[in-house]
This record gives sequence, structure tokens and C-alpha cells, in this order.
Amino acid sequence: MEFKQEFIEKLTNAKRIVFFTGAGISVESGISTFRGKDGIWNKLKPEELANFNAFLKNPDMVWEWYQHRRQIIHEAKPNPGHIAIAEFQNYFEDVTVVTQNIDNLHRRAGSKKIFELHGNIERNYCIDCGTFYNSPDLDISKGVPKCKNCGGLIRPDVVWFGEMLPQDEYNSGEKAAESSDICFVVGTSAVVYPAVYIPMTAKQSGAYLVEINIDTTEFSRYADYSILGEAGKILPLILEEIKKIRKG
Ligand code: BJW
Ligand code: ZN
Repeated sequence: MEFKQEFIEKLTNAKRIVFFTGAGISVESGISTFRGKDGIWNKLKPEELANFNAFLKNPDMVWEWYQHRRQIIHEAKPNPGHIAIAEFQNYFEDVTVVTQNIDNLHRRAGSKKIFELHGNIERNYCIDCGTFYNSPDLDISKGVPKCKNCGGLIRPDVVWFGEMLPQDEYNSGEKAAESSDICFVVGTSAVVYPAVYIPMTAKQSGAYLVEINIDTTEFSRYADYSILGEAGKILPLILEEIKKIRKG
């Protein structure tokens, strides 16, 4: 694959890289996206699942959905896209991953600096007293687990619609975006706020914006370079290009 010359030049001079990732990067690990033709939300309505009122109304259904996804995530492995991103760390001064995903696959691939904007499926907390629980420590034999301290319902530590993003993760992601030379926007439909402000901030601060997606998105018009293709194929090819530059 031939990459645009302008992009090769940016790669040659870049020191600081941000990856803004979404569900599409984990597709090749066997995890479904939310939207689009294979998205989980074509079958299940987001408003019935990813919001707090839905959880209060039907905790068993929402918990079951997360339990189902936990199982898929546990069986999944990082794919060549996640692994290539981790390998970028060997070639640049700073590599930051700002992800909307809750699946831990960037960490398992070896990325070190990760900011999770929408939480993590491995963590859970009591809706009444806030006590934290790791997923393996929960008794899930009788539906939604209850808090050992107060008996309250336990929910996954993820960000639902209408909820605030974890402030520290967002601020750190924003800071990395402000000082990045290249921002890659990988496998996201880029329609969910405020997460999408991260690549916007990178662009406004002068970063070169590269989108990698199998389709065009809401975001494509802001990208300096849109590469159409699967993240697990394109990212390793970019890494090869970097290795050539560094040898050269
Ligand atoms: C490939 C590929 C391959 C496939 N290779 N690519 C009206 C206007 C503007 C904003 C709002 C509004 N009404 C409400 C809002 C705010 C709302 C929002 O943004 N809504 C929009 C949808 C309109 N946002 C919020 O509510 C946020 N909080 C907030 O604003 O707080 C302030 C506030 C507080 C109090 C009151 C009011 C406001 C919170 C948003 C939380 C989102 N949470 C979820 C669930 C997380 C937990 C879980 O996983 O279960 O996060 S929703 C879901 O969407 C999930 C994702 O992280 C997120 C983004 O999805 P993503 O990753 O982009 O996936 P897809 O499926 O959309 O796209 C996949 C892409 O991959 C596609 O483009 C494919 O083509 C591509 N692809 N295979 C490369 N192999
Ligand atoms: Zn409690």
C-alpha cells in the first residue's frame, strides 16, 4: 500500500502521537461495534441499555448484557491493530492512547499510557455507597450482584448516556491531544460527545489528523488523511513504514 507523501513526512518528523480509538479497533478481536450494519445496537436499543434509568428499571436485563459482553471480552485477544499501536512506543517520544473502549485490549497489547473515557468493564461499583468491586470478585450466581456493605445494586464502572466522563482521564487525554504532532482516529463513528472533542482539540492545536476506518464517518471531513481499511491491516503497514524511515 502506498501512503500519501505528506503523511510520510509527518511520520518522519513527529515526536508525539495520540491514538483516539473506538469499537472498530476491536472488531478484528471478535467484539461487535455499537452502530453500523453489524452493530449491537441494531438489535438492542441503546436507550434501553446504556443509561442509568434503564438500569434502575430493569437491572437484570442491563446486567445480563454486560455479563454477555464480559464473556466475549475475556475470550478476545488483542489484534494486530492493538499490537501495532503498542509498538509505536518504540519509535516516538510519547504515544498516548485515548480510548472510548472498555475492553482492556490496548493494555493487554502493551500500551502504557492509556486514558479510558468511557470506563472499564472489569470494574464495578455500588450505586448506593460507591464501594468498588473487580468483576472476578463478584457473585453473579443470582443475577445482579449486591453490595457486601449496604446491599445496594452493583453496576459496571462505565459511562452511560447523560453521565459525566471521568474528569482526570478526559483532561489528560485533552492535554496529550493539545501537544500531539499526529492524531490517529481509529475505528470510531465519532458521534458521541464529549469524547469526540479530543481529536478536534488535536486538530485545533495543529496536529495532523489521520482517520483509519472501513467507512467514511462524520469525522472524515476534518481529517487531513482518510485511510479506508481495517485497522488490523492498516496499522501494521504504517508501522512498517516507520521502521523503513528509522533505518533509512
Ligand atoms: C472499523 C472496523 C475495522 C468497523 N477497522 N474501523 C445531542 C447532540 C449532541 C450531544 C448529545 C445530544 N444528546 C445527548 C448528547 C450527549 C451524549 C451524546 O453524545 N449523544 C450522541 C449519540 C448524540 N453524550 C453523553 O451523554 C455523554 N455524557 C455527557 O455528555 O455528559 C454531560 C452531561 C451530563 C449530565 C447531563 C447531560 C449531559 C456520555 C456518553 C457515554 C457513551 N457511552 C457508550 C457506552 C459505554 C459503555 C459500554 O461500552 O457499554 O460508549 S455509548 C457507545 O458509543 C460507547 C462507545 O464508546 C461510544 C462510541 O462508539 P464508537 O466506539 O464510535 O463505536 P461505533 O459502533 O459507533 O463505531 C464503530 C466504527 O468502527 C464505525 O465507524 C465502523 O465503520 C468502524 N469499523 N470495523 C476500522 N475493522
Ligand atoms: Zn454499597
